[in-house]
Amino acid sequence: MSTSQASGFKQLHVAVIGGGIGGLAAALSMRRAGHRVDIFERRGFDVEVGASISCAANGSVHLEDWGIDVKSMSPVALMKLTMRDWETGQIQGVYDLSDYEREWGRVYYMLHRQDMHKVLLDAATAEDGIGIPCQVHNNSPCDTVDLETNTVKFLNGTSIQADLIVGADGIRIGVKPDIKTSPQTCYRCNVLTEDIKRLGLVKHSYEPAIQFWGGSEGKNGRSKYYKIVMAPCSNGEVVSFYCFMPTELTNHREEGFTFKEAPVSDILQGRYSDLDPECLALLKNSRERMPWRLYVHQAYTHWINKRTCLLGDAAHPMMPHQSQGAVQAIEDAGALGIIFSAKYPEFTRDVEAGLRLYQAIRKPRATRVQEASARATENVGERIGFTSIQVEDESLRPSEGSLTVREMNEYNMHQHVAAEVAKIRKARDAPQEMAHL
Ligand SMILES: Cc1cc2nc3c(=O)[nH]c(=O)nc-3n(C[C@H](O)[C@H](O)[C@H](O)COP(=O)(O)OP(=O)(O)OC[C@H]3O[C@@H](n4cnc5c(N)ncnc54)[C@H](O)[C@@H]3O)c2cc1C
Ligand SMILES: *[C@@H]1O[C@H](CO)[C@@H](O)[C@H](O)[C@H]1NC(C)=O
Ligand SMILES: CC(=O)N[C@H]1CO[C@H](CO)[C@@H](O)[C@@H]1O
Repeated sequence: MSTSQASGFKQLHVAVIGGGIGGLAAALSMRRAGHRVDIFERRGFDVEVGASISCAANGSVHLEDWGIDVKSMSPVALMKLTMRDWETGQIQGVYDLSDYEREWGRVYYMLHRQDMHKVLLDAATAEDGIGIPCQVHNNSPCDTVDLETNTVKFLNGTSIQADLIVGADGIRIGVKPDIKTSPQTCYRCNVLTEDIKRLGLVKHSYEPAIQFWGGSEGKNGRSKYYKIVMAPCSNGEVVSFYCFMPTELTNHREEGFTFKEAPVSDILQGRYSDLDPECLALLKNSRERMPWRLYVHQAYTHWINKRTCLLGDAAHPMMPHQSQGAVQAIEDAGALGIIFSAKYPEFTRDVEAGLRLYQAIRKPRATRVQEASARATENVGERIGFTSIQVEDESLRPSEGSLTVREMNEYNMHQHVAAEVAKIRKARDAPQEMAHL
């Protein structure tokens, strides 16, 4: 075999476990890098529910890299983030996004999870487009992964082997999770813009903004865990709400997303009776109300083991308070596609080395976001964006070293990977150079 063949690009067979946003993004990214990809999803996709997901500039960078037009995801372009007083709705702080596009080259988008999921699924499986279309296998719950033989075993007893296994199965598995019950629980619900207009409830809801009520230690001992996050999505046709409250008010126990609708009375408990009446009226007209049980997760010690890696929520589950869950999963997927591309063929021949680089590139940044999400649970002023504005109320001031829009958006992953690869190649070639002396 000639040297060029031995060191050239090798097509990998990639098995992706989990067909959520992270799994589909990884599949698409690896397909475009030239690999053969199978996606195994435990369910069908017909049960998909969801609400707004935000996609900051550095998420759309990767979507564009993969040939996706974010406009096809029925986005809403955000113009501001607004902090409001729980009781009165009075504005406590605004982070203006009107310069965001000029500054960062891209809009801050709000998407509906279903729209995002569908566009990624179509792009991953399309006959046309770069690379081999990914194969999707629904109703394929994975049971275990054998790290020695790189084999995925399914609950039905069969198994398949792959060169690279990506565990993108969300919050429940992977590493033995070190978690504790969050003091805060969430209900998601949606209100149709059509209903808002019909009922004349337009005071807060027409704005292309993420709006927050509460989220910091309140008057009269109201807990900081009371918080509303409201955002438009689906071309502005749907306004989605995340309604947070202290966990002791709720009785659902299972972590993650459930598909059982909750009555509005489950949300309107405790200090919800003091909530800004305009906001309360919207919640009373909500639909698709689903409990979302949250846990606080500690960063894992590792995301990789031999030729298997974790990605998305499976690697860095986080509280939702930075709206970065989807973007961080997309960044993970972006990193895999860059590292295992023809530009760095050595990693397609040494998957373990490629995954070590993946972890080195992704873990520090995702962990920082994970930690900032935990801090924003305690204080809405720690939310990316609000960390850059002046607020009067001292309890809303962020801590030293808080996460900023600049840090998130100035990052350039292509450059980061190139710099790390240069170091790896230098270390690898150094002994040989010495030998020539
Ligand atoms: C139904 C649903 C609704 C959501 N709604 C919202 C929302 O409204 N707002 C928000 O901010 N975030 C929401 N999220 C979370 C958000 O999508 C994720 O935080 C983020 O996109 C990262 O996604 P992920 O692919 O890592 O994980 P997930 O989106 O959780 O996807 C994991 C996938 O793996 C599958 N899976 C799990 N176990 C196995 C197994 N053993 N074998 C095979 N497949 C398996 C799951 O069925 C799921 O499709 C939702 C997630 C889900 C699954
Ligand atoms: C078991 O599940 C796998 C993964 O979905 C599938 O490819 C295979 O055909 C199934 N086998 C049987 C016998 O059902
Ligand atoms: C990964 C990546 O492309 N990062 C980009 C994030 O956004 C800034 C500002 O637009 C760019 O300079 C980076 O290249």
